[in-house]
Amino acid sequence: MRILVTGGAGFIGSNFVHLTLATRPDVTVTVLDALTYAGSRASLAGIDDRVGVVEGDITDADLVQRLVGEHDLVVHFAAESHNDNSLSDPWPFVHTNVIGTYTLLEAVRRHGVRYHHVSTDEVYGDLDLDDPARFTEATPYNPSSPYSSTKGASDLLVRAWVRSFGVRATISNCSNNYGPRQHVEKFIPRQITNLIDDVRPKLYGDGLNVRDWIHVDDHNRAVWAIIDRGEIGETYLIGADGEVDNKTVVRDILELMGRAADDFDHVTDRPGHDRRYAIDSTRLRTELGWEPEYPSFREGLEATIEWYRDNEAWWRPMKDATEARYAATQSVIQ
Ligand code: NAD
Ligand code: TDX
Repeated sequence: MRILVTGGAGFIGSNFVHLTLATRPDVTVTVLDALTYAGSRASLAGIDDRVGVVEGDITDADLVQRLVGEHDLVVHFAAESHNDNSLSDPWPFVHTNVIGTYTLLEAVRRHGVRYHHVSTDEVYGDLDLDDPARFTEATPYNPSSPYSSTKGASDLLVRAWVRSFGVRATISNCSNNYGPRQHVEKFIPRQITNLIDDVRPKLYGDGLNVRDWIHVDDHNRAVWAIIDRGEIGETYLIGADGEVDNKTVVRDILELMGRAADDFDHVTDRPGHDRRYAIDSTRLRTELGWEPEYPSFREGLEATIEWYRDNEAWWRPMKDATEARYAATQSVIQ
């Protein structure tokens, strides 16, 4: 099978390519990636000779039409993915997440190619801390940020292309990922690399916001389960029952890195900050037989800290520019 992986030089996409080459000898992979600030050839180190990398934009219709026609499956990870960036400049999010998905859908429609669409639980909005509910495939869309609204728009395009044009597509909406090769703008790698640099972790607002964490490899194994056994036209939620509040995550990182539990700063909150995400992944587990393999969030966190300690050459080039961007909008709350 020949697969085209968009965003294969980003966090989840590159881990997907590593996992695929390690477990699927029958698959050949082409990565289509614009190598934005979030994409890096270094994320494919060790496997670059076995992967075709095309540097290009998913909104380039001619390029996308040609590449899609040469493959049997498209797995679409490419996106602008960071909420904070979407608040300072929404346009790249509309461009890549909406127009990019449209461009891919038109190509898979023309060539009759199978398509898997990778999306987020943020399309469902947020839950109160004391709400017993979790998101399911039937939860109405209610996105909060420019990022999540453009991801929601892209999901709806996929549903329409399935129904109106018979495109063979599936959709997955996953909770917060962590693991190796995640950009240092994101919560967990930002705090780990701050501590390596002797800088205190930065917690937005009161730090009680809850995220539902899943290791990136468990996410990607679920993507493969959906490609292998999912029903065309259907949506599957991916989550590993990993609800934790941000303050607890910071305290865990501090403890695992040998620091005092209160050695962090509260900083300016994110405007419109979603309070809590929580995934009910019953459908994926019962219908497709997927289960997370990572034993616990804490063990995954420990392995992730080790990865950032061992791979400073990977993250160092992006650290200063990322912190400079944050310094322009965030300050410590005394
Ligand atoms: P990322 O920002 O680390 O990587 C995105 C990749 O897409 C980068 O390599 C970038 O160069 C590439 N890209 C961006 N614009 C492009 C364009 N116009 N054309 C071609 N390539 C382009 O993102 P990520 O965290 O790996 O997320 C991957 C996907 O998973 C996204 O669709 C995201 O919405 C979804 N998702 C992420 C999470 C999470 O916790 N990170 C959770 C659920 C779903
Ligand atoms: O320095 C920080 N301090 C902090 O308290 C940062 C960067 C974040 N936070 C908080 C905000 C969130 O409550 O931590 C939580 C996680 O933040 P992010 O890593 O920015 O993730 P989130 O906004 O939850 O979105 C992520 O999960 C869903 C991904 O970035 C999305 O791409 C995915 O769709």
